[in-house]
Amino acid sequence: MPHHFRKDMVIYQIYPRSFQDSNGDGLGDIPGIISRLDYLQQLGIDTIWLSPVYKSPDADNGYDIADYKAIHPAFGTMKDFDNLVAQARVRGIGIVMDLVINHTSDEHEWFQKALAGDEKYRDYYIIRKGKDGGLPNNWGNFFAMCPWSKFGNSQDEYYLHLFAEKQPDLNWHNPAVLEEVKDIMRFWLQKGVVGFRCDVINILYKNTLADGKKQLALTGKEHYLSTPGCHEILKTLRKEVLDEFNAFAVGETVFVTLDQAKDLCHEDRAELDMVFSFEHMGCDDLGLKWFKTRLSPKKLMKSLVKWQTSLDWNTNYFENHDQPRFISRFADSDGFRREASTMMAGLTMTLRGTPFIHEGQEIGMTNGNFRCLKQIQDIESHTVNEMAKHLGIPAKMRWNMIRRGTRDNGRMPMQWSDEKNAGFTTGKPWLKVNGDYKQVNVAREQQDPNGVLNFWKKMIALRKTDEVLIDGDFVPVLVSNNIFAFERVLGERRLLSMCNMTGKAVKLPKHLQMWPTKLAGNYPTGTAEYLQPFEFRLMEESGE
Ligand code: TEU
Repeated sequence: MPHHFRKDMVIYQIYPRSFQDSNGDGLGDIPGIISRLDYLQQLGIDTIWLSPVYKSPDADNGYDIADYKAIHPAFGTMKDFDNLVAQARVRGIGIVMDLVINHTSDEHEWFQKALAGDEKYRDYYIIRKGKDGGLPNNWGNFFAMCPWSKFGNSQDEYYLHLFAEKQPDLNWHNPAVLEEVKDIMRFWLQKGVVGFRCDVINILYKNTLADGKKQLALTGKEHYLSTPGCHEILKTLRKEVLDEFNAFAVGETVFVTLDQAKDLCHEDRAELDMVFSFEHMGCDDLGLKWFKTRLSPKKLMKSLVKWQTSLDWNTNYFENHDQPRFISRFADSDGFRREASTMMAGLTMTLRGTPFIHEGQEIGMTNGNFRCLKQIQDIESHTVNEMAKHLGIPAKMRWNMIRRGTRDNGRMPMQWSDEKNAGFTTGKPWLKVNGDYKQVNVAREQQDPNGVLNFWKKMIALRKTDEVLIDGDFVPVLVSNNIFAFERVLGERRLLSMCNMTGKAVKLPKHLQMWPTKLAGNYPTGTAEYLQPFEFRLMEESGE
């Protein structure tokens, strides 16, 4: 079933270990996902992005791959996977795989062979001698650790890892690596997957290993962000693999600027179909995600407007497995969970671009009520805590940073019902279940016609069928401290999307009160003059 990029796609992210456990081991799995396909079909999505399900020692929950052509035994078998693809297809749902090719696991056969002295495989990785008794260069690491670790028993050789020690970076200067990856991609495409979400794809190709300019976040990154070598690789993968299968590719592009995004997904789609940008995710921090402040709606809106008006096509996402839950990031969302999450549904589905929903977002899941570091599994939270300790940051302050910023906030088990462990597992969940699951769960939402889930459903259906939402131009109308309003315009039709991004009612300017026809809204009643707390409204210029 060829399934190239389509403008009406709505993509749902599954983080397999947290979605649905079928065998009581406390980890979600593929049979669990299959058992929930009807739910996803009813939700109305047409594509699933599956976070990694490959064999992995799970140093970084599967983003450290030990075998690209094998399924993680805890998640099931290859037969289960094939069954998932087939069962999803019957329901009109395509599967997008996570392609993690900046690094492998240190337990991957290639790295093991390299360690055993095989020259061919040694050249798959980036191994260098230290300089003047120190490390090969001064680069930083995404997990706030040292990016160089001793290679095997060597006294003076190190391998590069921009993430955890167990995630050695691949050497993309070696053409053999490209051939391996082409082969891996074909393997999955032949199984019927419809495309890839490409992990940290803009950092693959390191121009040089020279020292970098000293900076707070990731010293050295100027040597590997969006390099010409990276563009070459992406063009080759598009031409020689993706095109052959008419497959889709979205790139996760860290630190990406507008200009870089344009180069990575220009109109002819010679590289990627679209990228995940990060700028709007910084609307509640001081430059580093660990230093959080109150969320600034204006900063968020400004960033959205900038990307919407500059790129032909964006990814519209507010949550994923690396991000805290978005509604918890609205400082004053307490008491407005329903309103804030439905407003985010309205916003996500009316911006121009492809909407992404992270599991649980459609029922308004919130950040975890973690009490101490011991409850947190994510490697990054632990390495960052170590670094902060090293810098002398006091324990209380460290905990505050971690509690708000930990990626585990977005990784808590899916809340299906008010049964034990929220219906996620009959065993002991790998990560604690959020304490609010008795109130916030799928079963309860299904009973509530005015609930969060049904609103997402409604907005997804509208997004998938209304031509103006699918392809209309984006025209900004108002960016204030609280109201975000924009039009979508196609031919004769004009829609107006309005969001109150705060927990206080606000008066609408006159020209926004005049639109006659309401297509959707998260308040059943209301006045034309005001937007209620976190109210979303979609209006049409004429009712004809
Ligand atoms: O994430 C890349 C990334 O840089 C961040 O979003 C990351 O989550 C971290 O917070 C940086 O501070 C991707 C994956 O989405 C993530 O889960 C992996 O851990 C990472 O790559 C390595 O594969």
